[in-house]
Amino acid sequence: MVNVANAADPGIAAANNGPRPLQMGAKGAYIVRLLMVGDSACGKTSLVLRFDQNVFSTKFVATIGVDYRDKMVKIEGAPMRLQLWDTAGQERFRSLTSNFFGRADGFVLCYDISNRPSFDHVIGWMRDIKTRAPPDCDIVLCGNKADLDNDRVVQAEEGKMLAEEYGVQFFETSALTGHNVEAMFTSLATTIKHNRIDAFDGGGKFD
Ligand SMILES: Nc1nc2c(ncn2[C@@H]2O[C@H](COP(=O)(O)OP(=O)(O)OP(=O)(O)O)[C@@H](O)[C@H]2O)c(=O)[nH]1
Ligand SMILES: [Mg+2]
Repeated sequence: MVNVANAADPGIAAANNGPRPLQMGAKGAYIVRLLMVGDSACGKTSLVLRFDQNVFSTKFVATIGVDYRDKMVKIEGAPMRLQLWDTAGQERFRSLTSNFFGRADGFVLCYDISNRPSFDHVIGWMRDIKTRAPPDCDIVLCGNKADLDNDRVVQAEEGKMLAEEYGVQFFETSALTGHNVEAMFTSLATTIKHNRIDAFDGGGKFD
């Protein structure tokens, strides 16, 4: 059912705890704020660079604070400007980066399949998201470095089960090979479109 009051006033929807409609930007595209989170060195920046520029580097330059890029995509005909906020995983930036959680529409919560602690820490990241992010944000759990199968210490099944427990989507990706990178971002954006655009407009209005 289309809730006219909610569609007209995001504030009312937020007060009701229902999903809020996405904002439309000046250039006629919906604005989608996506946050990359997860332990340092699990590959957040690499995933963004693979998705945005189709490049990869083996060099590790830890993100300082928060980096930003945006990328225009069309999801089921809807123009969407994905604002990619790439946060630093290092502990010392935690209070800074968690300030960004409150305005997120979606999270890519990453771990490294060859690093057990990065997977164990997903619980803590999820707790931070639940505490600080809007209840209508969508989340994808992302096991990165899937190319490192010889060094794998987290099985795909474990990631899948944890994602199911949280009721979020799950992908294994490789920023190195590009495997599943676009599929993961597109899937998150598609869910956000369904929940935050189609739910208000009835969907099907895009070419
Ligand atoms: N083999 C492999 N290496 C990867 C992959 N993704 C990232 N790396 C490497 O892992 C290291 C860390 O990658 P980053 O993307 O900088 O990690 P990050 O999560 O942004 O780290 P912080 O900015 O400190 O939070 C780099 O040396 C990358 O080359 C991948 O899919 N496969
Ligand atoms: Mg980084």
